[in-house]
Amino acid sequence: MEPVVQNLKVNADRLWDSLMEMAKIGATPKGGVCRLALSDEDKAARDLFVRWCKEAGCTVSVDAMGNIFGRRKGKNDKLPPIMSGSHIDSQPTGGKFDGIYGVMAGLEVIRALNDAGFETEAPIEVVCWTNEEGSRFAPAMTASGVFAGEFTLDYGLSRPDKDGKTLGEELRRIGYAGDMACGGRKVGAFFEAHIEQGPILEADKKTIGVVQGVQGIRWYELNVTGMEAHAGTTPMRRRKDALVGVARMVSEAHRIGMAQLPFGRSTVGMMQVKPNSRNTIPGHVFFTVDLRHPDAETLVGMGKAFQQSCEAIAQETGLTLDFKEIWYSPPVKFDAACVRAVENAASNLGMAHEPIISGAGHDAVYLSRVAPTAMVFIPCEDGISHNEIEAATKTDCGAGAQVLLQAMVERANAA
Ligand code: HGY
Ligand code: MN
Ligand code: MN
Repeated sequence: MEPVVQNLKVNADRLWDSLMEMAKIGATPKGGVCRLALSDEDKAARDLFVRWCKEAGCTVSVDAMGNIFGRRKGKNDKLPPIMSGSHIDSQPTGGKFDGIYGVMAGLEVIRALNDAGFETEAPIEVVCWTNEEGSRFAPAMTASGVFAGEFTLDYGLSRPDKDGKTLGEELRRIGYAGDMACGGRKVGAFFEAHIEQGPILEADKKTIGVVQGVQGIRWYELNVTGMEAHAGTTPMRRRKDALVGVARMVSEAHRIGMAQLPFGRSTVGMMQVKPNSRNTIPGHVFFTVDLRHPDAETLVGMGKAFQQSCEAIAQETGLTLDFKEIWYSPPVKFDAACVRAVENAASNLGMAHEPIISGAGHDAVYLSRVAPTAMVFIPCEDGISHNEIEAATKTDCGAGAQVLLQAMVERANAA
């Protein structure tokens, strides 16, 4: 007798154990992980994910961007797969839930279907996308971007890290340069489970965030050049101090973010000062800026205002400015039917839930270009993420995976 959908249950203990097992790979002192994209730690976590997919009876394939797909057959295996997944790579001082929770929740859906001997109409795939964070190789979400046709394969593979190693070289080095084409195949729907990474769900005492969409993101790289000179002999008025100019630009970036409360965001995350010597006036500074807003027009305005400020500061201080926008991810609205599937699942399961816009970028942003897409959020402690102390509870992790299971089976059987 066919088990019915309502009896399908995820196993929160098994999901938690898998998360804690993964957390040992690249573990950092304060309880987080450092698993930079295509590092040895990323490879080790990938190898474990592949092993678990095979143990769950999946066929495993790897594409040219190193995206890994674990596939569970459906009754009608010709139908496009209902996919779920996220990323395994982390920030340098990342947490043990960002990304990996979505990959493990997707795997738990498959494990739960196996437990119940439940065969879905359409096949189910769990996926790990390469280089979501954009920390080692910019931009973020590179491989899901190539899969969705936002970036060419050449662009994706040629992304350099700060030592000049390319994403393609590192894929080959760790043995994940797959021979399957990246993208160009139909996806029935994509669902991504993720921690919220912000404070809203916890503050509102909600278990599930029904994600409506993702805010827009613009990334900039600035090179500011002045004149190296002696710290002791160079009179203050004769200096072309690149770092003094950049200090004003950084406070401008902050002002522009603050001028757009409550949704605007601005962050200067990376900076390299040359020659970085305490008694030489800095002749060159490289730094990055990350601007965000849910409204596309407002985000354009923020970018323009920031560029004008930087040009004026460079002019006033006799510095040379090279200002580049290197990435734009437009605001995204998710597919109404998929969002409803998440909402229905949360309601039917009696879980406290609310609509939410994602402040963070996710692979779902690019998947939404090629497939009906939605996300399931769960709270994280104090809304902290991209920090080793990032934390979520076993109960919430299980709840998010249960909603994911119901929403995916609904779509897989609607097919
Ligand atoms: O930057 C982001 O929003 C994501 O964590 N990559
Ligand atoms: Mn993430
Ligand atoms: Mn992240």
